Amino acid sequence: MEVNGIPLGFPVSFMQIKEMTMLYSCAMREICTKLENLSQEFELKEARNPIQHINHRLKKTESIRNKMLQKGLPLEYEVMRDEITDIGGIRVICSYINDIYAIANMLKQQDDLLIVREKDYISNPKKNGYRSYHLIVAIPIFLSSEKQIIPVEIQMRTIAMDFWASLEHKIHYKFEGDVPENIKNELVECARMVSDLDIRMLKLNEEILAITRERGR
Ligand code: 0O2
Repeated sequence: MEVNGIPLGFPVSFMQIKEMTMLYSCAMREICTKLENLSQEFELKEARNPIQHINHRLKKTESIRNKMLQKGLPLEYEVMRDEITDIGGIRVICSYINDIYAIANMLKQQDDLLIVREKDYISNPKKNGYRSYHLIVAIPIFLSSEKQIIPVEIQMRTIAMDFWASLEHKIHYKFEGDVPENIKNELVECARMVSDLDIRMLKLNEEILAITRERGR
């Protein structure tokens, strides 16, 4: 059976795939609407919108399969549905680090969202330099005769973090995981520079805001 044109590699009925695609699409749509609502409110009431852009994706079947194998999970539909929490993924790109935590707190206060897991790779970057804030939420999807609770992973990053992560992702795939040592070291160094840049840009913005407030008095 195929999702996104790639065989899943384990037995799943056509209806299960269709249902899965529908449920995760509904869940991503609901969360995207929440984020777009926040964005619209910022546009109306605030001096600037902390949300630069939002995109979403349904996890590639190859990625689902690899993740299940890496975790030593049996390749079964029910296991995939219960254990893989990033089949539906949303990425929110923000200008500054503090925007990320502000948006995360706003989502955490929405009482129809269940917070499943929070991973702060900004405070605790991965060894390779990866920085991003991940919030796994579960949202109820109301169907004609039942309610399903569907998980969605929301990744929040700055523009600079996103630039780094997309290059690292490309490199990782290009070398099929076997990245030469010098490139790995260079990526760690770039991640340090990105972190430095994010902190400096945040401070700069805060200084500008303070001056603007001072002059406005
Ligand atoms: P793709 O192509 O985005 O689907 P868990 O989900 O908690 O059971 P996992 O996978 O370690 O375990 O969770 P984590 O660390 O939150 O990673 C989930 C996703 O975050 C990844 O999905 C990537 O999108 C992103 N990510 C995590 N670590 C890295 C990294 O080192 N570099 C980059 N570029 N992205 C990362 P997938 O399945 O890896 O890929």
